[in-house]
Amino acid sequence: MQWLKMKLRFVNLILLLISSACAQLGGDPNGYLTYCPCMGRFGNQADHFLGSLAFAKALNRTLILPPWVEYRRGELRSRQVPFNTYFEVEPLKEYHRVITMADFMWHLADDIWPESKRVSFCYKERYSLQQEKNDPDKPNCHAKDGNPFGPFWDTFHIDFVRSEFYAPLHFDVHHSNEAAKWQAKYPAESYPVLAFTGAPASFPVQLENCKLQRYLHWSQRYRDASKDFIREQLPRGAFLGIHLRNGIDWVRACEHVKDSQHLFASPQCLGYKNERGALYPELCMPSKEAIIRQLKRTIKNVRQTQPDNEIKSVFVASDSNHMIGELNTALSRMGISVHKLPEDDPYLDLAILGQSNHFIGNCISSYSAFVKRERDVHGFPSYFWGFPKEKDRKHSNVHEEL
Ligand code: GFB
Repeated sequence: MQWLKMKLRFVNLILLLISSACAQLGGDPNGYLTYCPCMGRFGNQADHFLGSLAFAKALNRTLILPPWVEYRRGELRSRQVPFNTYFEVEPLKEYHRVITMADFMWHLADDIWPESKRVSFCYKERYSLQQEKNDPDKPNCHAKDGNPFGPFWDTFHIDFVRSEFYAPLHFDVHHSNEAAKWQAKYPAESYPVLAFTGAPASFPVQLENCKLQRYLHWSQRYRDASKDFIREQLPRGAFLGIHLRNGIDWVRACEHVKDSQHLFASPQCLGYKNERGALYPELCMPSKEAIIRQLKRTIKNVRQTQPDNEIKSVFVASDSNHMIGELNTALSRMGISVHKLPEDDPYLDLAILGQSNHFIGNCISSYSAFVKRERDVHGFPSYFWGFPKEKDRKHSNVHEEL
């Protein structure tokens, strides 16, 4: 009897070692999941990333971390930037199993995802822009049609042999037993990799997934660069980070405010069910005067409430007009200097905004939302332009800090 028990324990130990070796090598018996971050720029992709991470965990599949998709002026094809250029991979593993797309494709794909098994997943048929490719008898995801779809999968020489339409399944794993349905319909043995034409996640990020931001840690390069800038370029003392989203694309986007309940990241200040109010134009595009008023008010508030840690400078991040001249003129009498990066760098801007003592962002922008979530993780205060509405603010005691 004793001998039998020992033998069983030994067998168990061997099985455990084999499964952990498999997991370490990346040979996940539960399968993999990946997608093209084909919608929007960084803020949109980051929202989608958090949802996809939660989805992969719910399905118990390893998430293959896709590169970030970037667009450069004058270039016809998107650029794919490795996930770990901006963020560390290790901290994500505290939440769930992940592997970079490069590691997966170079070390595991030949065995786990041979060319004959490369199926692209989309909700229902997607039509190609090239009419001749649309065959009514052979509906297709056309996963590589157009930019960034083609360039994205081409980065790793991925072609698909077949399309799979997953309707009516969806990605909300927080309010139903959807994960079990996915697992039943697509077992890992027959579908080693679920490769989605777009992110398996909603935009804006679902409320339940916002907290996953804590697993996104800036890479050493961005941590160093942001610390160096703050130490070397800003005066000693507290600084206020602000995001001015005011390029021409934004002007056009803000025109949709009048016909919408929500726009892009607006739930971050208005609530997912508009419980903190309806949309209004100043939330999207505050006037220069309103920006200066809010800046002065915030700086004065901090002086009164935190006299030991007064704001000494303002750091401006913007896609277009940093308003450096106007802001310096408006704030110099308060002894505040205004700064920006010498060269455009959206990621360094984000990393610096994440570390400011106070932050004012644009409620509608998903770029601002990234900063707000990161600051929430650290308990740093954030505010939004034009929120609450100026007239509401006068008539109520609503605390501006969210
Ligand atoms: O990040 P994103 O999806 O945020 O797209 P929104 C805006 C892009 O503009 C960023 C640049 O990824 C940056 O490349 N950008 C914005 C900035 N703000 C800054 C900044 O402060 N500094 C620097 N250096 N660059 C939405 C899009 O943008 O805008 C929607 O996601 C749509 O898809 C809409 O296009 C018009 O949510 O602000």
